[in-house]
Amino acid sequence: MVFPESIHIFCRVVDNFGDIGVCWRLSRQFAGEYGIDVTLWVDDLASFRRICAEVDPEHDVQRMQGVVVRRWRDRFGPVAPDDIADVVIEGFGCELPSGYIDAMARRSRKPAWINLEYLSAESWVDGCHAMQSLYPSLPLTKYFFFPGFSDKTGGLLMERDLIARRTAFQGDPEAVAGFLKNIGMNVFGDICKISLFCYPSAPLDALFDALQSGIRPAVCLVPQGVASDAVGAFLQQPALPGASATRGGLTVQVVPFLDQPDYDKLLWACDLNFVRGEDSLVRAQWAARPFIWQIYPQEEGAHQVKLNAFLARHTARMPAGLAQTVTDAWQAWNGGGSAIPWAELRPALPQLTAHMDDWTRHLRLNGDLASNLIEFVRKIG
Ligand code: TRH
Repeated sequence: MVFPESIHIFCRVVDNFGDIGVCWRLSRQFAGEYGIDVTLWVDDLASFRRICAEVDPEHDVQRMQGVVVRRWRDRFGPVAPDDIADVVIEGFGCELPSGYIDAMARRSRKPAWINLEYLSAESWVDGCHAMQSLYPSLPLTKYFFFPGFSDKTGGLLMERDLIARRTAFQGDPEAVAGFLKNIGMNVFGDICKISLFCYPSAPLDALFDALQSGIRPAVCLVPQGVASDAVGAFLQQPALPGASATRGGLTVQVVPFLDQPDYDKLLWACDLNFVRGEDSLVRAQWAARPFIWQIYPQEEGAHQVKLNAFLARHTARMPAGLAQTVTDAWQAWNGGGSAIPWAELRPALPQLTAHMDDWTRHLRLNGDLASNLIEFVRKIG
């Protein structure tokens, strides 16, 4: 019998789409690539629906893409030891229901209990990955599993066929053009394609100003609901799918908010991607195209340390001039005060694209999160 046969993943949607984005990806991967019985418990089906149109927020239990999805209500029903999976993953420190924990302790073979942590490039992660904590009052042990950027971490989420699918898509100009047309892009030719996913606090006006006066025309594709106020102000109309406006060298165009597979294609299709949070940051790296990351803002500027840690790793393998351009652009985008140095960044995009190939190959040496996690639970199980 292959261990594990079953996995339960618990996810609370705190804010935005990152938590459910990661948990849903991982669920599909365990089910699709490992044939494991996966149940995803999630408390907010409406948010989930934004990244996966199949979700029906009216149903407490539904099966999608090989995964059983269950609504996680505050009042959790009774749980027996037989209901507990071989592996129990709590996403990002969401607390498991107490009745569920009791049943875990009563199960004859204790489940591998994993707290899946947030992503950070800080060096302390290496030391904390896979650490254990004994549950105070019950015979249970919880392990902290960190995604990350070194071989001492759990690595990054990456489906087995992701790179092959991306390479095929990027090598097929007709597929790329067809996809962009399908999502509503209506300007073609020699144009710099930019996808834009950011928080409302991003300095969008400054970016739009810089792009308008750029020498090469650019199109900014913005999924619906992203920075709607600033985008609507540029468009001088509501930021709804299909809306677009051109000023100077810049066209801004709203596209639908896509499901995860199509969002990947958008990243693969663009020359430059603005991403945010955690999951789109990872996807932008696998897209192997230049990207600018807006980190999720935290209190007292804690996010700045995280941003710098990632930047240091990411630029370490770049020539000094390129590293400086990237650093300046990222700091500007994250509230550094100055405008994005578009005049320097735009001509550097081909060199940056070449760097992204190198970076992606480098990251793949750490394995992927799902297979590292399976290997880990087999070791402790
Ligand atoms: O939505 P986010 O800002 O989520 C954030 C981060 O995860 C942050 O670390 C966390 O602490 C905070 O939430 C609570 O950004 P993120 O992580 O990139 O998640 C977005 C998800 O939405 C990701 O799975 C990609 C997906 N997505 C689509 O499926 N379609 C789209 O059109 C877009 C723009 C995104």
